Amino acid sequence: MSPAMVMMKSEESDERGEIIHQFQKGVKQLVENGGIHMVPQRYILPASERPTTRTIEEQDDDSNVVGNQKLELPIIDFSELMGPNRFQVLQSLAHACEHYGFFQLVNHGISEEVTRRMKDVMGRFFNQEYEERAKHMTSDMKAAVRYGTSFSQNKDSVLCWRDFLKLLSHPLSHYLPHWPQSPMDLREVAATYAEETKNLFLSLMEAILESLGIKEEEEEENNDNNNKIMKKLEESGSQMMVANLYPPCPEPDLTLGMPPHSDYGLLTLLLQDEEVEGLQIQFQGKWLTVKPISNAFVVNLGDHLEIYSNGKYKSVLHRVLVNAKKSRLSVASLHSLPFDCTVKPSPKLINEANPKRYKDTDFHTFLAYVSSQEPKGKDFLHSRKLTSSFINS
Ligand SMILES: O=C(O)CCC(=O)C(=O)O
Repeated sequence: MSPAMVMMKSEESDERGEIIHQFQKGVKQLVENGGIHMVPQRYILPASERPTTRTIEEQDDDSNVVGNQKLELPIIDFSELMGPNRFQVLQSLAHACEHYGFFQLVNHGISEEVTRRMKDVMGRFFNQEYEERAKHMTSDMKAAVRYGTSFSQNKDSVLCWRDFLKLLSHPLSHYLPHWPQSPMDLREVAATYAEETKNLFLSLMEAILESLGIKEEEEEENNDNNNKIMKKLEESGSQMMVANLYPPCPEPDLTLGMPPHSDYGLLTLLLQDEEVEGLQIQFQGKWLTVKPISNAFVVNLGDHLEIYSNGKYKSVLHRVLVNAKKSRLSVASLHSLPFDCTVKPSPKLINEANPKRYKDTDFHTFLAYVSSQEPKGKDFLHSRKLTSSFINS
């Protein structure tokens, strides 16, 4: 095929005559339009960054073995945390946050009806015609609604096998009027989900602060306004919901749904696809598959919690594998401090033996960072560290 023909196949013009590359329309469009049998070059990772030489179907139960020990990834029972066994559960929570940066949360009190409807409506959003979805396509990272593809669409040298819908969600009354009106029930279903996950996040954060030895009443006594983190989270904490779609991929060993990354905020509550595995977390240098548990949330610690805890708790590096046969859908709810707030290590966790390890940071610094380079692993967090001696910790 001549270069001109290749150009015609991979590019077209929009109404304004601007060139749109086929890949920018997303993976779903690529798969459905092309009926492709091979992964296009733009999605192929260098050999050293490819996920595995085995497909997910071929991986056996031994994939979560570290040393010669089969690892049980941490599970926290929320109803126990809120009951008479709180003290013991707080210890398990602290262990999970310190050593894994991750846990699965069961018995969390959000009904199966609410989570099922959320996954269902997001699935229907992605199933609409491209033109309907594309109404929300923008490269403005501050937009209330953003439909897009890959990880960092305009910057990724290798694209990821993922389409997404991002909805800013707090304060709800401010953002709701901007959310998609199609499917018709999206606003109602996603608003209920946003409110319920926000409340769950607040209860979890309270427990996490308690596990760090930080209690809000003590902070209030100190009368230090900057420290009243729970108050800030309740009143104006940021929340963004992200629905991720990973269409079937003809050569899943060559690409990833999401590259290794840690999340930006304090905590992410993730609803996994219960039928299709894909999420992996890094533990002791090895990638471990997070097996879906029915009606559980996967809770990831983000960079802000690592900074706030002055390094005691770690944000978790995770990635997503894709699948040869099945489409996979997940919904993440990312929570943090208000966008205009500075995040810094809690003064309660700084002392002579454990000096301040991170620079103060804010959302604008993060945006400037991700706009200037391709985000990789925990690079942003490392850029906030005060001494290079911690870079590999
Ligand atoms: O799809 C998943 O399981 C993980 C999604 C994820 O890592 C994210 O939204 O940051």
